[in-house]
Amino acid sequence: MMITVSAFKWVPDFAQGLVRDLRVRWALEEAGWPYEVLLIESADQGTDSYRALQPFGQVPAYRENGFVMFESAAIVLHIAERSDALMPGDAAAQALTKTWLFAAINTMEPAFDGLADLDLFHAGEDWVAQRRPAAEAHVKTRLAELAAVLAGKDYLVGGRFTAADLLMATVLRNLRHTTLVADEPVLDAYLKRCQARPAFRKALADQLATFEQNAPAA
Ligand SMILES: N[C@@H](CCC(=O)N[C@@H](CS)C(=O)NCC(=O)O)C(=O)O
Repeated sequence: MMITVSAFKWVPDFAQGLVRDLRVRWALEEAGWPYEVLLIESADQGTDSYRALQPFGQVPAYRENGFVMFESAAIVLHIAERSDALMPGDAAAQALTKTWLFAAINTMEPAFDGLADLDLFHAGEDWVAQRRPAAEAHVKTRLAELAAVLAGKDYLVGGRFTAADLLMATVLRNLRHTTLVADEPVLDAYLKRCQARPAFRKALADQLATFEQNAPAA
């Protein structure tokens, strides 16, 4: 099987370790599937050849033998459906894994990204002072709700790591510029548990190594 994942050659520090090719790299490492990386830079994002892989010019795009996918969660789900490493065997646990996978990207991520957008892209702007308290309160509510689900559990589904944990952990990482996850001990332990996995560490190291190799001259 020949797999290629697109990734940026370099991004600024605040985004390093968060770029969404990390999710796909991590899933591939968990599955034990080798892959190649297609490195792109901003000039490539609008080209016809890249848009044929990713219509929005974003990363990641994924090529496997004869077909192409985009949307990191769809790609992770595709890998999980073909690997025991990311998906349990029984139907009920599979249904729950898919449910939590979507909860990560559809219920949690928009709240977290909303806050990260204020903090990282609009810091200091007048309107942010008005908007931020409600955005943070919303995030805290979601985190408390997730902590209640995870209390006494190592993982979201069936006591084992699944694709749902992979997505949830990468989504929680989007709050790394705050202490909001660390302030919830259950979530802090959960995220550390997920990030301690060798597959995560390898995926992260590979993404960061590319940025280091392609860092602009100071
Ligand atoms: N929903 C998409 C979002 C992809 C996305 O936002 N990619 C970012 C990097 S994490 C990107 O390429 N940003 C550059 C841009 O939007 O021009 C996914 O999960 O794959």
